[in-house]
Amino acid sequence: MSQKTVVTFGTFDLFHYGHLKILERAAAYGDRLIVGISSDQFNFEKKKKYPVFSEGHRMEIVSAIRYVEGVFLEESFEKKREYLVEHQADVFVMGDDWRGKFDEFKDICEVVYLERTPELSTTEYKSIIRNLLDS
Ligand code: C2G
Repeated sequence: MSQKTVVTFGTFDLFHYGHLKILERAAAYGDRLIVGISSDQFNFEKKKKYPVFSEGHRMEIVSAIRYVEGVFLEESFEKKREYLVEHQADVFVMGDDWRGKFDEFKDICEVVYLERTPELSTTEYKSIIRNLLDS
């Protein structure tokens, strides 16, 4: 029987517990999990700022997680379909901050939105660190 492939995407900057949990839960949907890491340039285009950790470091960190079989660089929203086909996605998983945004891919794979781990975000951690530095 062929393996069931799960694909997910994200920046995974300042890798934290919420990131770990979504990778663990995404992996449970199939036999192998492939992760598209948003490139530095793609982040700048989306958010007008660069991640703290470089794309090379973010790729290495995520690929070292035991739930992850492989990583690739995600360069734009427009290439999403191409990436899903290339990596033979059976299931496409994203956090529910993206709910409904990727339903157009239901014609080629199952699209699953998982609840985010509450109260954890890179933005929140940045503000905690900023407050520590200010105090
Ligand atoms: N996440 C989570 N719980 C948190 C924080 C994040 O489940 N407390 C999930 C997000 O929902 C996402 C993944 O972790 O599925 C990665 O989060 P980000 O790095 O913030 O990803 P983002 O910048 O939204 O990139 O093409 C889409 C982009 O690549 C998504």
